[in-house]
Amino acid sequence: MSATKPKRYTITAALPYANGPLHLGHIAGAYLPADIFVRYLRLTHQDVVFIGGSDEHGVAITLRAKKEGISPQEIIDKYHYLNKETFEKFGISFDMYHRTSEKIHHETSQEFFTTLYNKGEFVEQESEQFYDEEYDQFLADRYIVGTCPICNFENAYGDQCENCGSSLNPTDLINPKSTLSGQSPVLRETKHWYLPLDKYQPWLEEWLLEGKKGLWKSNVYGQCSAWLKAGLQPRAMTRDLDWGVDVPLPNTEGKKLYVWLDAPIGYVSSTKQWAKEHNKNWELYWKQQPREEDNSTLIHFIGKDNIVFHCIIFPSILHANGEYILPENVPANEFLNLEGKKISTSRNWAVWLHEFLEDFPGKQDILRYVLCSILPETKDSEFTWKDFQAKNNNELVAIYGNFINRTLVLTHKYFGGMVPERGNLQTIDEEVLNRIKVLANEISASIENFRFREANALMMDLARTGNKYLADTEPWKVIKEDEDRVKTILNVALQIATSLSILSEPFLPFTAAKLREMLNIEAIAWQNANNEILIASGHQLNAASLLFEKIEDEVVENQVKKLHEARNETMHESKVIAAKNEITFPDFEKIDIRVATILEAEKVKKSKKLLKLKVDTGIDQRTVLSGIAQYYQPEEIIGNQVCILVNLAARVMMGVESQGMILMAEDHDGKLSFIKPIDIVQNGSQIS
Ligand code: B3M
Ligand code: ZN
Repeated sequence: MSATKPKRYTITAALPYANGPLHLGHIAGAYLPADIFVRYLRLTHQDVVFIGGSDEHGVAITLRAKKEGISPQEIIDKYHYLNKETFEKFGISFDMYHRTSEKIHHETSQEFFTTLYNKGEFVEQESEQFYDEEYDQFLADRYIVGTCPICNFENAYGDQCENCGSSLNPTDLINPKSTLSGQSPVLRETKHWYLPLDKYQPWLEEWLLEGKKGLWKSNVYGQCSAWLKAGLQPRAMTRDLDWGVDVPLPNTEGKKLYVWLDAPIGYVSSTKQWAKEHNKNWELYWKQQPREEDNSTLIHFIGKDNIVFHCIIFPSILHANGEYILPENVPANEFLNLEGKKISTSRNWAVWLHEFLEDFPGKQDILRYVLCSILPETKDSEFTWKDFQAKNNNELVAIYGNFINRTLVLTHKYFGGMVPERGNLQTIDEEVLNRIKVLANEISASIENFRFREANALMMDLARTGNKYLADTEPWKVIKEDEDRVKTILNVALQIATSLSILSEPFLPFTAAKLREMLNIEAIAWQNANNEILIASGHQLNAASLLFEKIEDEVVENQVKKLHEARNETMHESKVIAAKNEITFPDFEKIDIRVATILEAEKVKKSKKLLKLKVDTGIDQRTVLSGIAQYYQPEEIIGNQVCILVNLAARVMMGVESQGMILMAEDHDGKLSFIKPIDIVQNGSQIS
């Protein structure tokens, strides 16, 4: 990156809903990569603004408010301040962390809507939408769940399936249910304003499919091209809701802007607020400039579930507006799993960042380092506490910390903490200094290409190089016969340490600051990291202290325990589905349930869920399909006794006739388990 004219950058990281605390998945998805990138740009003295904030609209907020029994305003206040503080403590260095409930944001997003409206971009349309008669309201987005028509995930939302990432319309859902009453909704007529994505399709094909090929990450590009191939549909930009930004048109009471219209505009309003507070011109960071080369470079850091909104919908809005720049890149990450399972807020299977900060005070950099080493850049990845411990003990303590400690302690011991003069360089010295230059350039290239895992590993390689240099040159032995040689060795080691204080800053900002303090230096520009003389001889160092400490087994074992306990507690509290309406004994008597033995079991072709079973019911032998393939292997269930509803009308599924239904218990996880008699009983025994 050239040191000449600074380039302008507008860097955004997804605005998390202010409806809950942040967990490691959020950090690994968007915020840590964004922060590393921004810190790097700042060190190279570019003109950069790093924008974030809370997304405080949409059904995610109102549903949470309902669950906690407090108002939406109380919810957003609670989580906005918690998350803002958590980011700060973790070293995510936003220039502005704003909120979409602020006036400036409401005005900015209404202005966007009005501009598009006046340009005649929206298609106004009356249509039938789902309505909950019990609650007397339309069911937008997360107020409605059902089965995803694309991947069959059963808890897809009305606007998106979080399992496969597809963007949906509520009427696409199979078997839709209101999340308010649990009932099947009815259809009612209502009017909304649609963004004609189908009209922008040719433009998107050119700008994105042609323009970003080979430039965007393949996971991002792949998702986008799949959507474009499927063909885009118009998408409503307004909702029947009572929480959000008012639609700026007459006679639209009870209507708000769609949260995915206003949220990305939150990046713009957040920038406006920052500009106001810092006497800057926000338009330089968002609007097209008279000369194209003066345009800011816009980059959105997000998780994969937000790709469609940042790569297709928001760019279409910016394009339709006409005055704005478009994203240069959207380096979205995949998901981070935790200890073998998907992170889940509702099941409380998560490491909450604010709790980590309490449990491990002052140890943010360990988590930054470990997360960076496993960022889900191209595919899902996994965090485990064992790995956290191992990377701390074997890398941060044993390599980085050890190298710095030995270098400083020896300099204090032999030379009173003064950087010694450098004598003639031997081959080994020249080689190591050369290696530093190479690594510095490689780290830059990796960061610029959004390969943060690789960059982080190269940074540790630099420390490893220094550590090995000391091990090879053995100054603690040489001191006995050749003090001048030791001066050269420690001078070289201190150049490496100084270089490390620069090159590790994006990844380990707290450590880099401590290291600068020990070295008694100010921050140095990134471009200088490969200078041969970074720290002059005669310079006085400060006292050395340990940068990292070993983590004992007990500490991480307690974290794993905590994880399981929290989850069990949540599952325990989570509500059991309410009892159904009363029936009479004759109703019950209609049901004929028998004990049967499973004779055969096999998978059903092309079905993830179904097993085909042959059972002996005592009455006959028959074929039954059962949706248990995700929980039981065919071979493990053969020979088991189960309960079967024998007088259920036969149904054909996946081309197979199912004669009856095997009874199952379904827990809060949706996990199914057979009901079986404790003792072996005769097949055909009646359940009553
Ligand atoms: N709040 C979704 C999320 O938190 C949404 C992102 C908005 S980015 C403009 O995943
Ligand atoms: Zn899906």
